[in-house]
Amino acid sequence: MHGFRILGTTLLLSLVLVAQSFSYSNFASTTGLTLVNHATTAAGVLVVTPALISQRGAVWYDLPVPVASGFETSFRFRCAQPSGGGADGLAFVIQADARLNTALGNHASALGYGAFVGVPTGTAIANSLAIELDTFQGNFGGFADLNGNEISVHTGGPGDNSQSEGYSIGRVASPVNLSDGLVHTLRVRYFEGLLEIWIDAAAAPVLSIAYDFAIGGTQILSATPVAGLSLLNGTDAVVGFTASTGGSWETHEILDWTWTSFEGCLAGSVPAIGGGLQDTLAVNLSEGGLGRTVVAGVNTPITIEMIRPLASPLATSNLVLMANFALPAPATGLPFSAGTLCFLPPLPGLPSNALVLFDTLNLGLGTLVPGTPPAPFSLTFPAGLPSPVTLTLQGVIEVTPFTFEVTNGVILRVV
Ligand SMILES: [Ca+2]
Ligand SMILES: [Ca+2]
Repeated sequence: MHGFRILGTTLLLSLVLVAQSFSYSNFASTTGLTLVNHATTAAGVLVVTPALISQRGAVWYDLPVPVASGFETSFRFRCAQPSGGGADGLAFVIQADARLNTALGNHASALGYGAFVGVPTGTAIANSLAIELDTFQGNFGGFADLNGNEISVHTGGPGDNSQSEGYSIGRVASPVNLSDGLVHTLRVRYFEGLLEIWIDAAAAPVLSIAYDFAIGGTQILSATPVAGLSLLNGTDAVVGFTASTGGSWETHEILDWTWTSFEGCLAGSVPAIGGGLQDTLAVNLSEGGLGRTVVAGVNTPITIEMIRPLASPLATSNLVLMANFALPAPATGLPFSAGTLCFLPPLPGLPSNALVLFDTLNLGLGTLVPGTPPAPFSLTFPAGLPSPVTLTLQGVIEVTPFTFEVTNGVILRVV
């Protein structure tokens, strides 16, 4: 039998103090957000900067969110009312700057996250990753923007970030006009060292960048390695938007915003003997480590095991184990008090990509293993799973009769 991974009380506390997912369908209420400097709202829309000269603003989600284990976020934005061709653009920023949810950089080309030459160190947002939606072509620090309609991802590692394209770890001329006054959608996903960005409805990412919050990436114009970030608690960051105007201007508006951290549904949540949280689910005798991912070879048997916790009264609990043929999408999962399912369970009548692997409650959802197998409850996937394929596995436990909690999840990659 493999060993349990017991998570300490410190992590339990940190889970309480961070958000796993949130969603704003509009900004009629800004509860949970901090609006900095010129940022405001109008008619349920976040106005990160209004269409005025030399504005700078930021909007941050107040609670840090886990980023290290992966996340997906999406927002709709609009740049309108241009003067002088419109400027300067906005940025989606992931940061652990000392100023947290009050951080703000300079105006004009700095897009509210960078800073100009000669201003004090600490003005730019340090320890950050910024995804620029840059609407005004400039040349800062000897590195020019591609054009006045650019998507560029900047980081300076734990140090100050900069609008200089010398800090870019990946950029592209936007295939759509970012500042045409129309509503556009940006979607960002980070998982296992890959940062992917989609614009509007295109199926393929407009940018796909090798980057890891722990390891870093490469500043492309100078081919220089750049370190990752020094995250809060090693895993968390503050997320939000910055924007700016200069001698030319436009509005920079956010119409909606959703965020989902993968970590929440993947964390153990069953109380362990002595406190903390306990994993109950393992694949090939592994809980997947910090990334919660187990890689298995195609055409090899894969053993999935779920163990009843040792702590009474959970030693006789009912167990349900589900799988979904996709990465976690907890924004669609059902919330429990200790966490949210990584995906929508295969409930009757609901469209789902999920299946039940075993079910000691005999919920009648159609299982691969009968309801009362010998403990530990385990099954072996038949050889010949399609390759490559990604499944998210999620355990549920009945902590008291008819009271259920999410236990840990594991991402299984068959390659
Ligand atoms: Ca620019
Ligand atoms: Ca730029």
